[in-house]
Amino acid sequence: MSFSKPGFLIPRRSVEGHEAEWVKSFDPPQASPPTPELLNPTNPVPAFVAATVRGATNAIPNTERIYLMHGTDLSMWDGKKLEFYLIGNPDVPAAKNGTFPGPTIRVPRGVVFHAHVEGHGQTPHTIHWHGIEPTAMNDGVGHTSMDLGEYTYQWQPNHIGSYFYHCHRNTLQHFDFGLYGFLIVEPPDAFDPTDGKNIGGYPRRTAANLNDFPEFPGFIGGTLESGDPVAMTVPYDVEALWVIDDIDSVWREQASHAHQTFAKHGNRPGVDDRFRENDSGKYDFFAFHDYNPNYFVVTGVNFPGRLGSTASIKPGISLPADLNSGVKGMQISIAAKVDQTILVRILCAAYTKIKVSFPVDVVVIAVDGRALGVPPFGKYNHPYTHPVGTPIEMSTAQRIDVLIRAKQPIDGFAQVEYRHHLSDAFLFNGRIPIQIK
Ligand SMILES: [Cu+2]
Repeated sequence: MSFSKPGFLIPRRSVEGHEAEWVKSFDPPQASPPTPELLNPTNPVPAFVAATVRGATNAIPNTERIYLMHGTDLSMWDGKKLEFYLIGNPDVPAAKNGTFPGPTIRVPRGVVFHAHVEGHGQTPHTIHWHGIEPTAMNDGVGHTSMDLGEYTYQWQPNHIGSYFYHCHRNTLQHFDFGLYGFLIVEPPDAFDPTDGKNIGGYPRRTAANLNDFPEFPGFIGGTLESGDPVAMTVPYDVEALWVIDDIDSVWREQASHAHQTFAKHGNRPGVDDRFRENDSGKYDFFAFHDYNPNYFVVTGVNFPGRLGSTASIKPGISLPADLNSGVKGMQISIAAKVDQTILVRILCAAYTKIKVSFPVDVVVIAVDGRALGVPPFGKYNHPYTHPVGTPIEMSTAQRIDVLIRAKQPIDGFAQVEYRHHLSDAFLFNGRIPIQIK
């Protein structure tokens, strides 16, 4: 097909003066449509957070409140300040002004989940619940659903596992600028205080099929159809969250004004759009086609090193309960004991390629929020041992859950190798302490 051969020229009307109908909106709407088929929310976690986190409230019953915020500078490891978009929760003091990443949302399988979401700042946003399967209206994919405004997202999680939520409007930029948080679907009884469970701590359970891995005690098989809330789950004593990310500081410096990332449409959209001086001459056009990260982070913690180097985060770093749905003790650097079951949830939030290797054999139990070998997928896959020192390759948005149970003490590191997505050039080695005593 050619635009230059008259026979193939598709006549199009000018959009001058009507850009808003055709291009991404620049300014946030003040309101958004009501949620279709609104049900009563049944998620018990916001009330648990209000009861256990100091100063926390639950302003809308059984409902998460989320603010999508624009334009906060955070200091990197070397003191450089970069612009971030942050996710806030006005019900939780520690999350009120936004955090990077956003607060981790834990939700039991099967509840009716509501998030009342407000966009704050100059740019419109959405939330996409990555890996969850909501209705189209609640899927939060920019340009196919509404931009916020404010909106109550509604969905029901059906698979226990690791997910994340992120802004899906001008995604390349907004996701890179930090508008994401981790999302964990837990067994239906995870926040049910009966049976003497420590619902604000560990052990907890996650989905797995460990019929062939007797080294992990406490695995319960059975069938999901039985209604047993812990069928096909295993308990874990220690939980670590690794959200692997990379940051191109040039993007932050050049792209702080949203207008400059859009072409101004000419008389023939797609043919004579103007890619220069599209914002009254104040900013030049900046397109997200060139990505060269120079900062590297895990779960918001900077790896303190320059491009081309190897650097470690400190031991003993964990996430406060305030940012983990009231659950105390989730780790980033791993500190555990011999013969404890350790669950590491890994999300690749980087745009470059990453390779994660461990100083110990790990068992991969779930990929992208689906537990390997657990119905209805049992026929098609199964958990497997990933040998010590060999890299697990991951790309953007992937989640991998691994279990570790060490028989001997370990004082080492997991390594995250970043390689350029186009050239495969080595970028950085980030190291995360793993200390098992
Ligand atoms: Cu956004």
